[in-house]
Amino acid sequence: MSDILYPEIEPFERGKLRVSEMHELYYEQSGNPRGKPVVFLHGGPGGGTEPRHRRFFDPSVYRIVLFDQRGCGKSTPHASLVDNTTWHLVDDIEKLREHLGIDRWQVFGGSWGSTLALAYAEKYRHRVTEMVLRGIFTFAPDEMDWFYRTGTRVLFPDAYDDFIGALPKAERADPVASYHARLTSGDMDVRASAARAWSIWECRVATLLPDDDLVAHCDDASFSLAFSRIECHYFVNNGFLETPMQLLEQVDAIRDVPATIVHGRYDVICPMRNAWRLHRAWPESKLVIVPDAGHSANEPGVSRALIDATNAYRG
Ligand code: STX
Repeated sequence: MSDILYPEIEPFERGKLRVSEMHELYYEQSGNPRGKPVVFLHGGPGGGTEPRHRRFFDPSVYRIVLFDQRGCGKSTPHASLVDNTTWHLVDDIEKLREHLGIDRWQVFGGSWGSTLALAYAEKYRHRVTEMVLRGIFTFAPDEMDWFYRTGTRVLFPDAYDDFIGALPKAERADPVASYHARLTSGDMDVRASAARAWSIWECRVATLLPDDDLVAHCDDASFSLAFSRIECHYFVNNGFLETPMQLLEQVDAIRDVPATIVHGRYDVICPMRNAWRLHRAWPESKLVIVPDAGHSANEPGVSRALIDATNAYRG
């Protein structure tokens, strides 16, 4: 891994940006302060950023902006679902861009980060220089059904039994709705155990080969609470989209943006079909299929392809 990603770096600035009466976002900048701006959109929603996310970009060239979306990572209040929708996050990206005095920037996002990147670019096309998207997730109804009910379980029946086994038998037909009730329960112990089971399901299936460190990360009480509550809140609300296929239908608005799509062939959270559909709707995009990878950004083939993409856009 360490020979694939750029070296570890420390931010030259860390800050907090108030985006509503309630919400304050953590952000940081690293790399070259006078460099080419890029904004990193993390996954989940609710996954937060990590120091490793700085390392997909040449630090001598890029001014690297990371931020934690509403309610997760170091943003506050932690795990809050109030005023937490796709469109709040899209407008937060604009607030952060203006706050930092950046005119246009590259948008880099994986998984839910790819969803948010599409939503942002389709609304603010003129602010985007290039896009690097990984593990495509567009919130189409069959994507949700695949992961929580019909698809992933075929390959990971052991992990799926643990996931639905945390629910009473009568509540297993619609696990997302049942988890939603538990994750918003007034009983904090009910919330916490549902949060862990929800998060561990996703992390166990995120890589081609098991990754114990990732599973341990998802088992963390603070991480899992924000990740599960925010994801589930977005999922029961269908991503707050106006129509189920909105992000694909509106792709014409961004077809002239230089874009690279990276997808692991054996991604079972967001199957390759998602990337294929996006690429078919956006034939100008470059699609890189990584033959030996799952969903995570941290498997070698995916990390390599992402760095190749950001290097190609260095200018
Ligand atoms: N959610 C997938 C997602 O956006 C649909 C995501 N972000 N991080 C992850 O998944 C892992 C923690 C499972 C790698």
